[in-house]
Amino acid sequence: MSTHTFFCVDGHTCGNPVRMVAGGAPPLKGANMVEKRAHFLSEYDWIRTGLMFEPRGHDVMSGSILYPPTRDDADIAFLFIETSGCLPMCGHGTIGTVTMALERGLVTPREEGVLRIDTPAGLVTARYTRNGDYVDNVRITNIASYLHATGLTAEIEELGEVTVDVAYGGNFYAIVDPQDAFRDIADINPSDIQRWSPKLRAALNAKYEFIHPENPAINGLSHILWTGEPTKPEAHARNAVFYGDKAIDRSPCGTGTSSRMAQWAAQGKLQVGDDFVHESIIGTMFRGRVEATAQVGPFEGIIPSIEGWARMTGYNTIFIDDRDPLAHGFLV
Ligand code: PYC
Repeated sequence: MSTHTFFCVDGHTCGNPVRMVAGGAPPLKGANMVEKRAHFLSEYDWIRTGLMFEPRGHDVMSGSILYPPTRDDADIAFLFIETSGCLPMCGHGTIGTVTMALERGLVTPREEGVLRIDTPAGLVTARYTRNGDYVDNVRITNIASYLHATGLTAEIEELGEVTVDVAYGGNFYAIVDPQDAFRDIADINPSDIQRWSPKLRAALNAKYEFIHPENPAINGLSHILWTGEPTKPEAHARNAVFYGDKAIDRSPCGTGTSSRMAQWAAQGKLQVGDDFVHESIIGTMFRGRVEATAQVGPFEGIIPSIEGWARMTGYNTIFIDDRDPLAHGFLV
């Protein structure tokens, strides 16, 4: 019996929480972050559930663990921990972790202004601007993103038949554009999204397969992106991203924005060099840009970048006490 202590820095990126574990996590086995993620999931998933779920976390909690990089071209590695599992990539989590790790002096980039991050989805480059000790903005150049499938259908209670496109931007997203069953997120309630999304996700996963063409360890549809017209004059679109059991991203969602840009690029609505400003359900914004085209297996995709900001809210030393019947967290 013992008490495990985790030294965390808490913050948020455009409203969505980021709990960065800076100390207390175990060393992981593996030659790369894909293998280390697998080792973590097989032996240490209790750390994720303990830090993300109630009573130490909540339905929307999200975070990262800092590790030494496994590749020579990276400055640091991030393992993403979420209520939904260990995502291959998390955009808001990267922006928040970069901001807090730099502000607390937990990482020294080789080149000032650029941090290269080893993630399970691949190398992600973050360019940041500093204001004294603070980091103002972070633009991440994400992994190659692409439109995986169009016009997939699923039948769900209340809505009937729903048609979606599925795109990959670090996770697989079902994108629900306006249609008979659904018009705009402005017309529905968060509880509708929480009720419909798990059913839609289960129905799509039961009917179709979603496997990354170059990395089969990345598979399964995990996120549902409900679309809407923007309310901010500078935004091009609005979204509500559902993940895990109940979470709706408060930020515009980095991997969701990458997926949406990949969908729009495939539809001819975005070209290389174009900006795409995405608004969240709380009105915060990510500024996306199509940086380049990219081939992902048989798919023509894009390299997206996303700019956002994050703020630290405090230090949090968290205990997971083996005697606690709720040591590993719970879901209601
Ligand atoms: O920003 O990529 C993201 C993200 C994934 C899940 C929640 N946020």
